[in-house]
Amino acid sequence: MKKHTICRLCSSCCPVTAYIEKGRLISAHRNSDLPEERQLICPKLKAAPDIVYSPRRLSRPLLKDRDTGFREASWDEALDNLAERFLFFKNTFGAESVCWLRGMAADWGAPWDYVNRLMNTFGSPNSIGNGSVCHVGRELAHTVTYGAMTMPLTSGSRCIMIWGKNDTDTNPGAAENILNAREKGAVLIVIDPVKTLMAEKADIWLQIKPAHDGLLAMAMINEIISKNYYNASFIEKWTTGFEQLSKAAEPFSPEKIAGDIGLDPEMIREAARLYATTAPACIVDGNGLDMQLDTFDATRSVCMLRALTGNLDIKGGDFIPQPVRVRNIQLRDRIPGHVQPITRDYGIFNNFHETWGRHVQSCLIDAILDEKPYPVKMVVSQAGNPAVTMMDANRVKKAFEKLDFLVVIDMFMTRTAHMADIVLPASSCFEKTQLNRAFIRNSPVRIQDAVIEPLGDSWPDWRIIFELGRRLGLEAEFPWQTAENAINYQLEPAGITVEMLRDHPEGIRADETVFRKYRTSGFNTPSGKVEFYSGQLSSAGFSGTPYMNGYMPHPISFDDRKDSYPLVGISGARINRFTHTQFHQINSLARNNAGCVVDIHKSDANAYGIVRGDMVRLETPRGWIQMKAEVNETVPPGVIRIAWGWGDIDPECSLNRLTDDERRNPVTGTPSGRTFMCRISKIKDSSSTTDLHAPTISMEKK
Ligand SMILES: Nc1nc2c(c(=O)[nH]1)N[C@H]1C(S)=C(S)[C@@H](COP(=O)(O)OP(=O)(O)OC[C@H]3O[C@@H](n4cnc5c(=O)[nH]c(N)nc54)[C@H](O)[C@@H]3O)O[C@H]1N2
Ligand SMILES: Nc1nc2c(c(=O)[nH]1)N[C@H]1C(S)=C(S)[C@@H](COP(=O)(O)OP(=O)(O)OC[C@H]3O[C@@H](n4cnc5c(=O)[nH]c(N)nc54)[C@H](O)[C@@H]3O)O[C@H]1N2
Ligand code: SF4
Ligand SMILES: [Mo]
Repeated sequence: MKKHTICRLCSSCCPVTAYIEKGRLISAHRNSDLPEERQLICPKLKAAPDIVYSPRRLSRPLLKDRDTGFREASWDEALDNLAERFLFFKNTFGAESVCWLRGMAADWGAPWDYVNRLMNTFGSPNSIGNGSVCHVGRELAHTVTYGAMTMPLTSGSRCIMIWGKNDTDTNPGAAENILNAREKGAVLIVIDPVKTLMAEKADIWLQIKPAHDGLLAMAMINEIISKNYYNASFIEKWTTGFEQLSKAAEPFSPEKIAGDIGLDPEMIREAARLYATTAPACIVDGNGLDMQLDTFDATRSVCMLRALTGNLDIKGGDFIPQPVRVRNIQLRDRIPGHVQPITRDYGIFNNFHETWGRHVQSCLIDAILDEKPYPVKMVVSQAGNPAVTMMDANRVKKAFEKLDFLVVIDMFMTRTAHMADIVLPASSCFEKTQLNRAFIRNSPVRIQDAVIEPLGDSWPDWRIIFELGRRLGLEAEFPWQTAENAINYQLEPAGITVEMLRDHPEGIRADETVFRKYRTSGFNTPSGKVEFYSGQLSSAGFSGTPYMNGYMPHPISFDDRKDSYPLVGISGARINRFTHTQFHQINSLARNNAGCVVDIHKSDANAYGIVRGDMVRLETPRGWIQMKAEVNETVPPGVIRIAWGWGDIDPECSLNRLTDDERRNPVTGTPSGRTFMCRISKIKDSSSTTDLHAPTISMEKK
């Protein structure tokens, strides 16, 4: 039997067709219009049955007894215990001492609404997402500039500028569209310190010095303005602050900054010219811009390029999405006015969106360890592995050890779950029905539909949240017994039901696509125009136009200590077999731990006497890890790329033991998980290294 759903094994949310036999998932295929031989393969999806039926899946709630360790428990016992703890901490320290922390897999916008509703009605403003390191900071930069985060319409584009995004490995459907447009003759510009597949295919590849994108964007703005490549009529009618932007860009001529960012000024000029004079053009921005200390102004200056050239909301340009009219069910107004979230220092980021909520996850660690602005005593970690994925992992570990109570909701026994007092087994994405954020953000809306029953005694996240809500006395707020009831309630304003969505697996269009919507409704900013200068930011004490007061000093962590830490370390590729710390224990994907390496340029390898396969030690002021070396020309000299995501199976390969969480972007609270100064030394010859050490904990179930 064939069933349609959306894959959530990573955040790309691909529509897929699942094949089911006797209630078992046999295989799943990504929907694509291309003939099979031209489709990019997603190994994770291919391995979906191995993941879903892994013997390592958690299937019963686990409670930790101080002396004897974990024991299995019934859902009733686990949830009663959990509700009791919620109420205990509320009565003893205030509801805000309880924090809910979401990870990548918790989905935004839809099931995440349930958590926000639960926490808001319980009385804690602290449901915290990880958007400060993922794309939500970027979404803020887009939103303050032109009211919403745009979507690049690569299919109809004549010029595609890929800026810190590697769709080939992270979003195969999007990569196929780019490759197709390229074949049809679109100009391709890639800005990436790493030689990606797209970089190899590009007309211009700007191998930028990591973390210096803001300088490059300002140099391009400088070039576009000084050569009059900009779209004067669009600017005159639909933007404010062009004067301020022109002034801010003056000091950033390509000649002046090229040396600082490792590029040739002529290439910067040519990239600016091509982008600004080939229409329509779009910019595919990605996580290479996020997770950087200077993320906000860097991303914002990239946004300005879209507006300067008038490429906003046109076919083949950067589309302003048409969100599906869903009901806002978060009940934010239930939080008493005097209760501030732990992220209170990031007011603009907290409040820029009706439903996004709060995302500066680092504030949680401050609240636990430093008790600032007040102590957090209990954390529920849902669909994330923060012990490994948050910056400065040693500090995160200390914080979780200090907590009075930790609850983890996951499918697997992760490093974070090992530290928990209660572990609740979650159903996988193929076992639950939910509204998917990618498909309410823009029409058409699609349903992520359960294709098999929950495995073992696992529960879908929505059911855990609803049942917990009822145990907290919130029956009126959580009246729903099924996911369908809750989704229908949320979808009511759009006039769409789950039944209708099941009848239309291709999605239901709530509105016809309209381009240049600003002509009738303006932009969703305070002035109704694109804001090259933001009064809102300026009043809050930030630069009204990017870099109006100069460039951020030391945008790379530990840059002030480069005498002892001379190499730029960057966070490694998101290999298409894994999602962050997930699936390294699935044999068909682990492939003998291939990819757990540090890439070093051959000239640096020579200088350090390192050959391929040597075991090397990497250090920063925060900690050390070790890995095997891979010698190549993927990264430029002076830069090393350190494999990402291996910390769950081996802490000695945990990249975030190296990263810093002390310095953060002032607007989005983003620490640099991506770029930091470090040092390397050889510890073992290639002749004596075997594969990555075996996982140091065995998580096989009895
Ligand atoms: N240095 C460095 N740090 C980074 C990054 C980096 O590239 N470098 N990337 C950053 C980014 S962009 C992100 S988004 C974060 C990701 O950070 P996390 O979200 O912590 O990362 P994952 O390892 O994907 O953890 C997801 C967990 O959810 C579980 N899970 C999967 N599906 C479900 C489900 O349906 N329900 C529940 N309850 N659990 C489920 C998985 O088993 C897994 O343990 O890491 C960030 N940290
Ligand atoms: N296979 C797989 N797919 C995933 C995930 C996964 O873990 N594995 N995670 C999902 C999640 S949560 C996210 S957020 C997305 C992210 O997906 P992407 O946005 O594609 O993010 P990355 O692949 O981390 O990085 C993108 C590119 O930025 C480059 N880069 C690094 N530093 C810099 C810099 O300083 N400047 C510039 N211009 N570029 C730089 C990197 O070399 C890389 O090629 O992927 C999602 N999809
Ligand atoms: S890229 Fe692969 S794992 Fe990610 S959603 Fe798409 S099919 Fe699933
Ligand atoms: Mo992410």
